[in-house]
Amino acid sequence: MKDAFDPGAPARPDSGLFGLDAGPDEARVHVLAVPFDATASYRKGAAGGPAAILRASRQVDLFDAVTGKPYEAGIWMAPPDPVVERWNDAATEHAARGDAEAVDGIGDELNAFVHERVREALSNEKLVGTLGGDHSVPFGAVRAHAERFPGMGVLHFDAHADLRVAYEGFTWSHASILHNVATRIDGVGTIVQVGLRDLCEEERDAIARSGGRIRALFDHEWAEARFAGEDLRALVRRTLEPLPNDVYVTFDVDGLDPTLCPGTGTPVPGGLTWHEAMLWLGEVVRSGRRVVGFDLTEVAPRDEPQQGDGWDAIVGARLLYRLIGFALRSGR
Ligand SMILES: [Mn+2]
Repeated sequence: MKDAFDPGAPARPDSGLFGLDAGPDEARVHVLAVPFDATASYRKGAAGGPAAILRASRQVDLFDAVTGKPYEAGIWMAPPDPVVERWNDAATEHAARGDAEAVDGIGDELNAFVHERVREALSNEKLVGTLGGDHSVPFGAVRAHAERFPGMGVLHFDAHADLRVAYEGFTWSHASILHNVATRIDGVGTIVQVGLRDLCEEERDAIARSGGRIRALFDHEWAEARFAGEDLRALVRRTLEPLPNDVYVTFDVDGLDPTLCPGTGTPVPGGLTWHEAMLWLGEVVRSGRRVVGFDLTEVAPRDEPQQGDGWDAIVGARLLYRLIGFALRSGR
């Protein structure tokens, strides 16, 4: 006879994400792992994110003081499809040779793959979180959500605006994801960006010329508000105000203070503390908005495997669990 599930017991080393055993049919939450980082421009490593987060997730306590019992919904992560690894290897070689056209061709295939996987899960009423990989990965996931939840807003956590019109020649660059989302996907409404502290003039102008469609709260503005003793909760609420009821969250981990993600590909000093990030996510839910889906990208483990997974994966696993928990709490 199978033992009753004890959420307080240690996870088995071969168990699924967060030590859970739910299969794809029973689990309400599907995590799509996409270990792809071929367009990483500075330091690679995000392709190792899903495997490291899976290992670190088994150590996360299932009861969560803030969001309750997300595990009760059932959480399942599909084993990464070997085709993604092949695409990643091939695209990395093309990128090293400067063959942007070949990299973009693989990006087209990856986008179609992610779109189809997420579309299918959404049609089965799943809550879907896409786990990168670099920030180029979730384009197809955003498209699938925008088809399912037309008019949805996007809440974007990142040190970077990701509004470049291609980067290093790559159309599907991690540095262009929000440009691509804003210009290539029908059904995406207002975009709110948080944590930004590293951007080029072209990106600043894109925000300024968007007619209010893209709003940014820059990291230095956040810091100034903190220094001035402003009511940060009120500032969060004001900043979220332009978002519609349905919100998709795209979370590049480098939006956080790099002490929480030292291995990430393009770290920048500054950024959100853990509790500040939780304030943002919590206020989305408390405002009555619905988190329709999300992605988490750019978590790059640096430690040697024999030392166990380090800080990046531990933070990534806990951030993933909170994203799931907040989305479930929002009525998704
Ligand atoms: Mn970034």
